[in-house]
Parts: sequence; C-alpha cells; structure tokens
Amino acid sequence: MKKTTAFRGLLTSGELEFICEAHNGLSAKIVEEAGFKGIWGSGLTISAQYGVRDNNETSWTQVLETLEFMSDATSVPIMLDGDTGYGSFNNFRRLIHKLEQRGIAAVCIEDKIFPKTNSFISGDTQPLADINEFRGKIKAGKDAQLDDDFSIVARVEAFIAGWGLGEALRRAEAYHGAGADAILIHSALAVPDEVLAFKKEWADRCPVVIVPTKYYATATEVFEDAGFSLVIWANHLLRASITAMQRTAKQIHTEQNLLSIEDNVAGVDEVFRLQGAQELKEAEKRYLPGAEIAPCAVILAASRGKELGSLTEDKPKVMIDIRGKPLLAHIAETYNLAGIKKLVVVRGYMKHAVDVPGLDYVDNDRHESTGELVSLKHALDHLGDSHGGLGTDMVVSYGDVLFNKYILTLLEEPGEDFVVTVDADWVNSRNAGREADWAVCSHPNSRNTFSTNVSLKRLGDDIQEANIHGEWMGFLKVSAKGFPIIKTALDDLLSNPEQQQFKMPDLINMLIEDGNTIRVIYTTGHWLDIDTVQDLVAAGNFNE
Ligand code: SPV
Ligand code: MG
Repeated sequence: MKKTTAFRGLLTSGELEFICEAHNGLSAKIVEEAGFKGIWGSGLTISAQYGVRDNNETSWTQVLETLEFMSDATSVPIMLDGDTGYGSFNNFRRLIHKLEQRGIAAVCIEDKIFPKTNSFISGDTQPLADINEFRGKIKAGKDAQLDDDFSIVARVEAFIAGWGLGEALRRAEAYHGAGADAILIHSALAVPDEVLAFKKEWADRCPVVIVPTKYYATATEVFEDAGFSLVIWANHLLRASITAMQRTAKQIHTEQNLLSIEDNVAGVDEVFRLQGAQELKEAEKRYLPGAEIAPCAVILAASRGKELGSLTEDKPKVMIDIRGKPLLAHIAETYNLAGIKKLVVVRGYMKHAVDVPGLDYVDNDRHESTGELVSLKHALDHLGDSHGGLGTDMVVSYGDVLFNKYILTLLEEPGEDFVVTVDADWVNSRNAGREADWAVCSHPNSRNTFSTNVSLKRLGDDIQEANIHGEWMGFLKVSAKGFPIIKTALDDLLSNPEQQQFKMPDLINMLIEDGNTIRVIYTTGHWLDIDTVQDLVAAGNFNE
C-alpha cells in the first residue's frame, strides 16, 4: 500500500489511531519497530536535534533532508509538521511537490505567521494568520498535490493564541471548506476541555487530530469516546533521549570510566542492527564475491620447540627473540604487510607467555597429548563464531616459520580452493639431514611449470628420495569454498581417538585421498624453518 493511502486510512479508520514523533532516521526506525502505524515529523524535535529553536531556524530544505532519511529508514507513513508552510501559498505548494517526491504521506500546517514560535512558548501572544490567506494556502496545496491520497491537515491555533471556541470553529470550518483533509485542534491546557468542547461542536465534519502533550494525564478512553481520529505523541522520543544522554554524559565525565555505563546503554551491535548492517553483509555476498570478509590466517604455535633447550624453558618457540622482538611479531608483521590483519594464534605450551598484542588467541590446553590438527580445530571453531562461518580466504601456517610476504602473494592463486607452496630447492635440506615434510607432486619443478597446473600427490617425512619434488613450507591456503571441506575432513580425522596427534600433512593427504586438488606453487627460498640454534642464528640475518 502507498504510504499516502496508509496515512489516509489512519485518518478515516473510524478508530482512534496513534502516531509518534521522530526526528531523524534512527528515531523513525525505532518508532516503526515499536509498532506505530505512522510517524510525526515534529518541528520542535527536528529543530531541537539540530540544536536550534523551534522558530524556523532550520531551513525548509534542511527539514526536507532530515525527512528523507526518516522516510528511507521506514515503511510507515510520515506526516510532516510543516509549521506555517515556510512562506506563502507559493512556498507551500513547492513544499508539497518536494514532500511527494520524498515519499512523505502528509503535512500539517498551522495558522500562524512565518517565522513561527512553538505553541508552548507564550502562545497567547502569538498572532494568527489571516483566515483567507490560510485558506488560499490550503487550496494551493491541495491543487499542487499529484497523489490524491496525500493529506493536508490544517492546525487551528485559536485556543493557543487565547481565542475561544467560536474562533476555533470558524477557522476549522474555513479550512475544511478549502479542502483540508483533517483538522488538528491544539491546546496548551493541562486538561482536555478545549479540544473536547471543539470536538463536541465539530462532530464528524472531518477527522480531528490532537496533540495531548500538555493534557497528558487524560485517559486515552476519553479521546476514544469523544471520537477523535488521531493522537500525536509529539516529542517523547527526543525528550527520552535528552534525559538518557544527560545522565550518561555526566556519569562518564564524573567517573572517567565506562564500567557502570556499558550495561545501561544499547550495545554497538544494536546500533549496527538499526543501521541495517546485516543487509549490507548479504548484499556483499551477492555483489562482491570473495570480499565479504577480509582474509585471515591461523598460526599454529602450541608446541614448545624442545630442540631449542633452555631457550624454550619459560616460553614457547614462537616467543623467542629475533632481532629484538618475538618470532611471532615478525610473522604477524609479514601477514599484515600482505594485507592479512586477522590472525588467530593457537597457544599451548606456556600460553601466558604468548602475548604479542593485536592478535586473536585460542588455546589448545591438551597440547601435550594432541597434535596440530586439534589445534587447528580450535582455531576453526573460533573463526566459525566470529567470522559467521568465514566466507573468505584463510592461510594456515606454523609459528616457527619466518617468511617473506612474497610467499603469501604466491598463495593468492585465484580460483583454487587449496594451495600450498613447495620449495623446489630441497636437496640441501635433505643432505643436511633436516626433518621435513617432503612433497610428491604431479610434475617436477621446471621452466614449464608456469604453464602447467601442478598438484600435490602426497606429503610425508618418509618419502623415497627418488620421488621427492620439493619440501612443503608449511603453508596451506584454503578458499571460502574449501573451508567447509577442510572442517569436515578435520572432524572425520579427529573423530578417531587414535588420531589426536595427527599433523597438517595427515589432513592434506586426506584431502587428496578424498579427491580434492591441492595446487602446488613452486618457489625457492624466501622462508626459514626454525628448529635449531643454528636456525636461530640464520634468522638473525633473515630479511622479511
Ligand atoms: C511539534 O511537535 O513541533 C508541534 C507540536 O508542533 S507542539 O510542540 O505541541 O506545538
Ligand atoms: Mg511544531
């Protein structure tokens, strides 16, 4: 239903209807969520939220702009408090066009003189408009509207200005005759006597709207029984927020701390919800594939690194100092350089010593009896929560490998769900007797590999030299599509109590056995596996 039609329905439903004030997009949304079928775009509160007086100190286009945000944020009709119409009949008919263009359903104008003053500030000294001039304004507005259901409500200020019932009725009659769709009869008394007297005489000549700001103690049944059509709760959200803001600002200023505030204010998640953040997330999935969430990395760092002896007595290998800062800080910086900000570090041995700031930590408290895959599972569970099931690339790597950012750019290989880097210069490692995960690939490294899609056949530390094509560097990139696959494979492997100590190569081999393609990118160098004290010395010269 059109908003104009919905609003006309409120005026003519035959029941007492209610609309509530709003003064910006957020408060408009809150009004709609509370269940109101319409919104009052109050002149008082829109000017107040700008910090100015209700004396037409905001321009009419500023009001219009505010209304546009309110209308965009909601689906229920809005009636603008159009003050005196912001000028002559000519200004008013231009206003009508602009309101219609912005989806505003109705406007109310009051029979005072521009620039007006709020009715509750010395109302009885305020001059009223010439009746005929105001009639012409209403008629011009009605002639200007393009949508037949757009409503113009004429507000009679006779009581406010100190006139009696006779003047109020005379004016209402004139405005009704000029085409007004309803009369708003306003009163500044603390009792509803004036508006009830008016309604009694007016009967049902057209719908009557009231604003019980001053006679707030009146029971709503009184309005119902009198046959009013619409009640406007005119300023209460702004007033509620003033009280809350004053209290909160004072408290924060006094306490210089947020502890006692936090539970008494809306969480930022509620702010995001009201702003419609979720819709944007979903739209990004449709229109910005792969970019919904920034890529992330998991750094497996639960083990001690026993080979380093006393160096790892009070901290794990990942916290060993290299050129003045922990190994983990070097790794984090390299990831950051490659644009990967979200880093999840799995801690285990001496977990409290692992405290490089700015990283996400999860703990594998069973690190002594379990292996890398249990650690990885902890990390994926953590990402599942915070990343809403991910939806982006993830790199898994080890906490004892220093590397150049170049490695990460190699892993970016588009369109592949699983990518590993393999060092083709493996012979030296082998000859030095290093423990390593050797890789068997579909093709050896050669000049032609650039044009060949090389895939991994198997990883292992027990591979015959003749079959080795390179050394796995410990990096696995998983795409958003690969994420659920890896999760299932991991759950399968870990469902067997015998396999709690399994490592990353076991997972990768299982992925291959299940028919997944693991893309191999060959490279030489640009990384350093830190296992021994000699490696540590080499790390001192390593240039990320
Ligand atoms: C407004 O909300 O701006 C009104 C109603 O015009 S009142 O403040 O009661 O005049
Ligand atoms: Mg007003």
